Amino acid sequence: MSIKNLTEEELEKRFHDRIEKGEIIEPKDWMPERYRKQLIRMMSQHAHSEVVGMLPEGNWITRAPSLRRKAVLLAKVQDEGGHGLYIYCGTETLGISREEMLDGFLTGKAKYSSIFNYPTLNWADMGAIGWLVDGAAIVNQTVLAKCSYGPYSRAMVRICKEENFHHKQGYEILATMMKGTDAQKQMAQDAINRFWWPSLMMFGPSDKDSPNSGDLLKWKVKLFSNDELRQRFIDRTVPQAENIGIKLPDPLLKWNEAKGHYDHGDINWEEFYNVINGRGPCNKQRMKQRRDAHINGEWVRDAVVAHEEKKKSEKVAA
Ligand code: FAQ
Repeated sequence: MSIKNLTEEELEKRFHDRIEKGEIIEPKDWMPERYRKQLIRMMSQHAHSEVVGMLPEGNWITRAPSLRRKAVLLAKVQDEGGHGLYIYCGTETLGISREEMLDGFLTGKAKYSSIFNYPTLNWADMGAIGWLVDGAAIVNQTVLAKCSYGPYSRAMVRICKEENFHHKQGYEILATMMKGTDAQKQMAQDAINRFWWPSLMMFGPSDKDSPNSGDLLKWKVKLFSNDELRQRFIDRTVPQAENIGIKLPDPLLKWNEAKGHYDHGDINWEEFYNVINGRGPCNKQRMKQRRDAHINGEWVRDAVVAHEEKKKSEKVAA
């Protein structure tokens, strides 16, 4: 039977059956309005995060300690911009324009990841971002690569490959510093002391306080809950820290044999909500930088449109 003859209820049931069977939903397939809206919210916020995420590291490109480190950091920051573009393109397939998404972001209606509202104070912070922030992103995104929406899952496959390089370069920066002078070791430790807890907050509020998880898990956009992914990240990261002699700043971190996981201390959720509601250490600065970039980039957008129109009129004339 053609889906044209199905009622809304039947369409919804058919959609859920497809999700249950693990089928991938593509842009032209029927989908509930709420699925489309949730994906637009989550994917556009993800894209904004990648773009804002260029700022804390971009800040260190001119001050990298060697030409090799500078070239690597430059490539990494460029990759993050590319990730933003793939995800914006993927989100456009849901029927929202780039302009609408940017408007949501620049007017402060849409969020971006809390982690990018923390300052990068020294070179070791580049190591901390690569190791912890990209490490957390990989744990989250490797699972998203199997999510129910085709364009998002495919973007994640490519992005995760690149994030793996980023993760390794961050870990290598810290491993090198931990073999250096006492001052270098202290710098590395200080960076981890500042970035550990905010990295855990990247996974979102605890499950009981996560209003969107119910829908997203039901529709297999999320395959694991916020707390499950956070725990996966902790379990994976503790042995890596031990391996290079860095201490994670949580006195309650302890292997729990019965659970097969590390126990950990409480997250400061007040700090998390302050940051996601615009009151973090760098929120104002980050938004100003992005708004300025948007205004200063107007001539580039105009030039691209003018070029396209010229090409079109030449085609018509030919
Ligand atoms: N920051 O109901 P939930 C990267 C908001 S990319 C800010 O649990 P959900 C690469 C949430 O939006 C990092 N806001 O929400 C890189 C919601 O608010 P809303 C970005 C947060 O969607 C590396 C409210 O709290 N990754 O790092 C955060 O089910 C290095 C309630 O929360 C992604 O975006 C937060 N941490 O779960 C780049 C991955 N957590 O919208 C440069 C895709 C929650 O209702 C350098 N996204 N909120 O107003 C996700 O997996 C999910 O959206 C979560 C949040 C897990 C982030």
